Amino acid sequence: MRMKFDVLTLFPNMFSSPLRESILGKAVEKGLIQIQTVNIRNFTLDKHQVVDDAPYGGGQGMVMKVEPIARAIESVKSQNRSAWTIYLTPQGKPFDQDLAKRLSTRPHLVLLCGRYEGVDERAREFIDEEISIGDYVLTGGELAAMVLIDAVSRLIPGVLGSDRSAEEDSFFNSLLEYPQYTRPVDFRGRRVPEVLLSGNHSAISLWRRREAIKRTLLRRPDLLAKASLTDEEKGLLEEVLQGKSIDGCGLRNADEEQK
Ligand code: 4FV
Repeated sequence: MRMKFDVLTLFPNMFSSPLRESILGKAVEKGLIQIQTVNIRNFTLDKHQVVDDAPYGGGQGMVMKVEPIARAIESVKSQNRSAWTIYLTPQGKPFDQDLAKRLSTRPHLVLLCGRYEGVDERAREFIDEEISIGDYVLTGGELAAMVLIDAVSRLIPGVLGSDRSAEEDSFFNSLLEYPQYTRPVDFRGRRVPEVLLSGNHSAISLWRRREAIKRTLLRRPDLLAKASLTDEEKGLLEEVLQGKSIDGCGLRNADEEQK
């Protein structure tokens, strides 16, 4: 088993089917990854199994109590002291492909899913890293945990199937992916770019890298700023900026065309 995820949640059933389909489902079957849910409510000591309470100092909503969280984390860590604990929260560091890559090198992740207004501040002493999947507010951390499990698991060798490697991903080198086409060649008069039908692999990869640079420039220039471009890609970017074409079809704003 290459990677274990322990998910601390008040809603373990949310993890039953989404992570059992398709690629992740097969990865679990192949024993490449293991996803274990831990119900935080099982770590309460009172007969009403209370997991939340009103915030000290007043204010709206409820706060998750620290004791059940602390006991739940301690119980998981008692099986593996080196497990890395993560709290999914809007206050965490932004989740991105580089962070997914870093987390994919760890054998055991413990994911704490918040609910209500969040967790008692003292629960953070049991947390190694706080991660946010985006600047918006969810009703719970469960969906964020699923996003993380999906993005990290597909970087585990063997999860994406032998012929497919994450090297070609969007964001692999912080560039957006190039336009993809498949049959039919002609859809209502819209033809697949000739270069893709040429069989000329160097021309195809040149076209793809130029389209990736163009799309990134148009949609996410912030990514270009941090992309590690090869000299050739820098040359392509220069040409794109000067509006010169390479394959004779002239620089067109592909995205305008789509609309
Ligand atoms: C979230 C995010 C997120 C905040 C209040 C759960 C919710 C509720 N988690 N990235 N964005 N969490 O919105 O990770 O407790």
